[in-house]
Amino acid sequence: MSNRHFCEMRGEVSMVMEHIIAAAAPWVLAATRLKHGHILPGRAVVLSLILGAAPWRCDAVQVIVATPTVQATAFTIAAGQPTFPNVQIPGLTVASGNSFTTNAQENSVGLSATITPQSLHQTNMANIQWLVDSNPSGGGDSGTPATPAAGSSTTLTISGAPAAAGGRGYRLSYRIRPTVQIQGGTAIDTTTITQDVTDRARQEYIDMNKNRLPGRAEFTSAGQSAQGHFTFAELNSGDFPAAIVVDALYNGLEEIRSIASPVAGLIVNGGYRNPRHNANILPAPGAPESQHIYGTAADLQLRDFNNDGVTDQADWTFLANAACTAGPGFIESFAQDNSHVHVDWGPTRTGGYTCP
Ligand SMILES: [Ca+2]
Ligand SMILES: [Zn+2]
Repeated sequence: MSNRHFCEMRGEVSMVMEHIIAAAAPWVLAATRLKHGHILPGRAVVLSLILGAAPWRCDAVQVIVATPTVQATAFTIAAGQPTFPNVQIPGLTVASGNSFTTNAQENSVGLSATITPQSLHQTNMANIQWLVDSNPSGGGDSGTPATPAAGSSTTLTISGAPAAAGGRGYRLSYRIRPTVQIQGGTAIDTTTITQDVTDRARQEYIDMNKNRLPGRAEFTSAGQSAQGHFTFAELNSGDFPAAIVVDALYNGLEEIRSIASPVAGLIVNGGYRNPRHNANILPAPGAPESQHIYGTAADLQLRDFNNDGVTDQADWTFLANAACTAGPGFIESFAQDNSHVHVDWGPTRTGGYTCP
């Protein structure tokens, strides 16, 4: 029987019941007083229930109160822009900054996230899940690394980057999103990690299988030779503002200049080249292990050093011999390249120009 029908039925006998209740109530009250001398709270409740059951209650407006629900709408927390008062992950940090490559010694990135308020963190930190994918704004496909283990502190292993045997024209970049579900809601924070220009350059050595991966400390973005005749900008022929220029190159060039052309000076046609740039040097693909990618080499421009009115092999030999005095590891022969003098301070090798 529905409450409505019950009330209709009760309404038909409401007058009768009203009289019965009205008559019974004093008796109950009287009986209670007689037995205990006062009205006990428990008896008062019994009396109230009897009165409350009176049929006129059915004339009242029926108010239906819905069962309260926990706020369950999904919400998103942008980094630094909390929009939900209770659940945030504002403490997302990336250890090791943005320095990483796919090299096995350099591919671990520490991650940690903190939920606030602290009470929520303590009880939910183990449930933080980590979503990692290629940064949609990263300029290229960086692949999808394996999902880091859940928890407030974890490690991202940079792996799964697509092969790039010819180097890649973009930096590896990943979007990292710690997420946790609390009270039916989902809190998400977002950050990205992107290789800096040094690691972008270094990644080319890995992608292109170079014999050696230069350390970050080998790269600079400024500098000049002691005497100031050769600057970083002049010796960086690569694609990036970070490059390798070894001291031996600065010093050697100054020495050659002092012998060959202390007044007019020397012009360097090419110095450091990142591997991808080096592969595009004509005739392509260039020397795979060119010393230009290790910052030890320079190509010296020819001119009429002996002032005979022509620039020819005699000038080439004059410059090469000057280079010999600076103790380089290698000088290309005239047959190998007669358009300039290549000199480098890499390992000592044979097969090039034979110094007198
Ligand atoms: Ca000449
Ligand atoms: Zn060269």
